[in-house]
Amino acid sequence: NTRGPPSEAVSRFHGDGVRYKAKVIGIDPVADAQGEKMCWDSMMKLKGLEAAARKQGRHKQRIWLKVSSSGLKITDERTGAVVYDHDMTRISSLIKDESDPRALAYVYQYQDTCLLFYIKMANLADPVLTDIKEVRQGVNQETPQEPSEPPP
Ligand code: I3P
Repeated sequence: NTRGPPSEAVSRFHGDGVRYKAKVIGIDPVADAQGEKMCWDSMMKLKGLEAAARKQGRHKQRIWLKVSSSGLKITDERTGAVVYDHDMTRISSLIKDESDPRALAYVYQYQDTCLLFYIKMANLADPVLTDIKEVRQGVNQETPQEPSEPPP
């Protein structure tokens, strides 16, 4: 290969990408693709629901969050089933949770629908946020125009 290997920064996210152990705190329909207060309100609402569920003995779903150049994939930790597959071009917001160093949130936008995903990492959220930002920057450089329609 005369062109040499791709940079490590790129290749980490090829294929399945990088996976992180996590749990789903909650998912909430939101009114917009972004908005600091909107996201914060949604996260606090989901946090309240999580606390209420825990009091009833329910546990958060255990997942793997996979960050790859194509997007974010959520698989069930136990069954391996893909529960969500989010194209990176449709991640309209990425939120660091200032109240919890292990949590993060993002907004997934599909046509007129926006959903906020609030995730609790098994470890710190910062490296995951950095990874997602890195991929988003790469995506923006490569496809600055309109994202293509996904299959129905
Ligand atoms: C658990 C504890 C864990 C939490 C877990 C709780 O409660 O708060 O920190 O996992 O949530 O059940 P306890 O100490 O009473 O056992 P996270 O830190 O990952 O939220 P879970 O049941 O939803 O997994």
